[in-house]
Amino acid sequence: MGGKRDASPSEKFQYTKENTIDTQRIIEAKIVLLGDSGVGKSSIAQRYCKNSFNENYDVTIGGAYMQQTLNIENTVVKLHIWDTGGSDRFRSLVSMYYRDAVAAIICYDLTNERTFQSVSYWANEMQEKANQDKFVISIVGNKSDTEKEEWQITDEMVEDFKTKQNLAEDTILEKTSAKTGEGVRELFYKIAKQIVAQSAE
Ligand SMILES: Nc1nc2c(ncn2[C@@H]2O[C@H](COP(=O)(O)OP(=O)(O)O)[C@@H](O)[C@H]2O)c(=O)[nH]1
Ligand SMILES: [Mg+2]
Repeated sequence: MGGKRDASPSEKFQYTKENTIDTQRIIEAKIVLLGDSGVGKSSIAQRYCKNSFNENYDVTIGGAYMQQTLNIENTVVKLHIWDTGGSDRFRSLVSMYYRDAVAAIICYDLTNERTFQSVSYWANEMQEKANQDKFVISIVGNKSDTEKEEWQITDEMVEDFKTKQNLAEDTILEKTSAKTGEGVRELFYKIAKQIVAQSAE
């Protein structure tokens, strides 16, 4: 291999074809991560964007930004992922982060029921957005690598919540582990797929 060689006309044509991007669509989408502190929002973003995990808990102050690009058929989806932080007192500030978002990942910790209670607060906020515009909502139980005996939230509880909360049928319900990576790529893929589908409507 290596070295220059003359390309035949057909090879030249192929080369041009491969480098043509006019058949591809590019979508830029802002996603916001919401939920109580300690549930693993920063860890999910870090796992997805950097494929790494940190056992230490570094409290996120304000918001943090990361990006990741993925392909869905012939669409390039560039995800701008905004991770939010801060205590309950700063909930109103978080609205700055989701103002122009097209999707939200509302996270809870599978081993901590209290964090699941906060999901309804964020779901209400996001449903209000969804009423005004196309918006993808996902509800994610993180820390799925922990022992099942430690889980305080069952699938049934999540399904019940979806019904009682009147969430859209296509609301994404996932379990993830930022620690092992389980479910993380699937989660973002599902969200991106819905974003692509909605943008084609
Ligand atoms: N076992 C386990 N621990 C996790 C997971 N995700 C995050 N953590 C830990 O939980 C703590 C809080 O995580 P962090 O991402 O900072 O939460 P945030 O406040 O929601 O951003 C850290 O000590 C993480 O190492 C996970 O999937 N499994
Ligand atoms: Mg954080």
